[in-house]
Amino acid sequence: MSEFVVHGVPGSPFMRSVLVALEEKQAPYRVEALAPGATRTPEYRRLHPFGRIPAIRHGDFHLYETQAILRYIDATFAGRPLQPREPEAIGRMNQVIGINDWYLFPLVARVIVFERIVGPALFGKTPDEASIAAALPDARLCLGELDRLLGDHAYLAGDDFSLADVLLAPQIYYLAATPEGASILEGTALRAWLERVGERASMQATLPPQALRKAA
Ligand SMILES: N[C@@H](CCC(=O)N[C@@H](CS)C(=O)NCC(=O)O)C(=O)O
Repeated sequence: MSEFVVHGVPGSPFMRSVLVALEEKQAPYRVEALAPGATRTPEYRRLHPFGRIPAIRHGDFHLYETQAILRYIDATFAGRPLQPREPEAIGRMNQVIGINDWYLFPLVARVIVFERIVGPALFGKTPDEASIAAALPDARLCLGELDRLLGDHAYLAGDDFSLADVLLAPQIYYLAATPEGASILEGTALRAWLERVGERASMQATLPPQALRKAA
């Protein structure tokens, strides 16, 4: 069987999504850990020209971009499908994935989670309160909209756990650990969803390293 290798910095939420998908499929894999900041080296840019994480290798096949990797895992490995078949659920899953990639990660998590958790834990940085305050309106908008779309469904795309949950849970896990995220999420269906999804074996098996967990 071809070896499946995940390259990335342990604790990265996008990398955790890939690991969660592999765990859901019970697929064997190996992590090739990079040091924080090592993603811009010429060597790593051969795997990911944009210098982001994660990237994967499966046998001779290389892939980067988390969405693409998640869909590849779902198509490659047997086990419970991670994508719905009904048109509305497919639409909702893809919409939520788009919200993460265009709004939640770049405008909210990349600022608040970095300033509150990653920067202090990995780089000894003091949080930039002005940047955090500037990201708050987008944080309320994104988390509020995800909560509205979740409604009274069990999962983000409807009744079944899907790639929408796989992508969003590691991002919202960190946001929920910041004072700003905790306050926005308090009492919401999205908070209850995070608790429920967080209990899955795949999420438990992929918890961030101790330093980031302590900071969270
Ligand atoms: N569009 C990329 C985004 C990946 C991304 O931004 N990953 C973050 C870590 S969670 C990263 O590489 N940060 C390092 C950096 O920006 O230098 C994907 O979906 O894989």
